Amino acid sequence: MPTSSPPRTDAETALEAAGVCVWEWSSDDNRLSLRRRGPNLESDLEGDWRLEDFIQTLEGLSGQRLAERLKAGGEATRLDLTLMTGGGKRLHFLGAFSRPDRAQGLLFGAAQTVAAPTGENAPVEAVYQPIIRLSDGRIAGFEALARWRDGEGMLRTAGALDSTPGEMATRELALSMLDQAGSALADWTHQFPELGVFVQVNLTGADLYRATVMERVSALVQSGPFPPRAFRIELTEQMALRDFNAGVAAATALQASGAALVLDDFGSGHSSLAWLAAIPATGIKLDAQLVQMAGSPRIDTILKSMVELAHDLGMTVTAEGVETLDRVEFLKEIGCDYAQGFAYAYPMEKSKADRFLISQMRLGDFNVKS
Ligand code: G
Ligand code: MN
Repeated sequence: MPTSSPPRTDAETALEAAGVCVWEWSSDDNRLSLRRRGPNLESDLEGDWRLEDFIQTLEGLSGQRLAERLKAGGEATRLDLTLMTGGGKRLHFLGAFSRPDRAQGLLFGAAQTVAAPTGENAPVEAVYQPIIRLSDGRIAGFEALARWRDGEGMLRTAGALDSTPGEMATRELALSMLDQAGSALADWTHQFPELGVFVQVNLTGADLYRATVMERVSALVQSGPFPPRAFRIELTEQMALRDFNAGVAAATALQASGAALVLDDFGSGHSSLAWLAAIPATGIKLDAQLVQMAGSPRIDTILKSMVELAHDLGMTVTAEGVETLDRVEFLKEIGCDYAQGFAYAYPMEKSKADRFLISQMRLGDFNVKS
C-alpha cells in the first residue's frame, strides 16, 4: 500500500498558484466584478469592469463569446467558457444566471491537460455508504467517505488513527476522493445503467476556491456520461457564513460544471435560510443529530417543516444517521426522500457495494441488510 501523495504535476502547481476569482455580472449596470479568493490570481484582473473593457484584455473570439452570453442573459443559463488572456493564459469562466440580469460564478486557470486520476497511488481510500430511497427501500446512491489503512490493514476514519493523515494536503484528499468516486460512478453507470445510481463526495468550502479541485470536478463530469446530476458534491452550510456572495458564486459554478450540489448537515449549527434560498442545490441532508432526536414532538414538527420547505424549493431530502428502523416510518410519513445510516448499511468498500447492486439488480424487492 503506497503511503505517499502523488507528485504534483507542473500543470497542477501552476493552476494552484493561479487561485480563483469570484465573478458577478449585472446587466443593468453592465458591470463584471472580479474578486480574488486564491493566493495570487492575475491580480490585474481584480476589480469592477465595464464589459467592453474586460473583453479588451482577452484574445481572439473568447471575449466576444463571453459578451454575447452575458448580454443574452436568462434564467439558469449555464456559462462554461474558456477564455484566453492577452498573455496567453487559458481561464475557465464557470457559472450561471440566477436572475435574467444577474449571473455569478468562478474564474480560474484552466488545466492544459487533465492529470490522470491519482487512483491507486492515493493513501486515502474511499468507502461507500448506501443512500436508500424510502419509497422502495432500494439503493439510490452512495456517499463516498474517506478512510485510511492502519498498521493492521483495517480501514479507519481520520479520527481513529494514531498519526492522522492531517499532513496530507486537503487538496490532495479532495482530488483523490473525487477521482475514486468518479471512477466508481463510471463503473456503476456502466454496469448497472438501469439503476441510475448517484455518488456524493464531501468537499469543504475552501475546496471550492481551488482551481485544481473545480477543474477536476468539471473534467470528471465531462468524462461521463453519467445520469444527469449523478455526480454530486456535499457541502456543509458553514462556508456560507463566512462570505455569502462568494459561497453562492462558487456553488453556482459547481452546479454549472454539471455536478449537483447537496447541502450537508442541514439544521446543525447555524442554518442560514438565506443560503438555502440563494444556492442552486439539488437536495439537503438533514443533520444526523436532528434525525436522531425524532420522536420528540417539537423536533418532529421541525423535521416535517424542513422536508416541506426543501420540497417547496425543489430540493430532495436525505435523513442522515438513521440508526434504528423505527425512525423510518416517521421519515416516510413526513415525505423524506432518502435515508442513510447504520440501520441500513455501514460504509463499505467498493467491491462490497458492487455486490449489493448486483443483488438489487437480481431481486425486485431488495433489502440492503439481507
Ligand atoms: O457529515 P457527514 O455526513 O459527511 O458524516 C458522515 C459520517 O457519519 C461517516 O464517517 C459515517 O461513517 C458516519 N455515519 C454514517 N451513518 C451513521 C449512523 O447511522 N450513525 C452514526 N453515528 N454515524 C454514521
Ligand atoms: Mn456528508
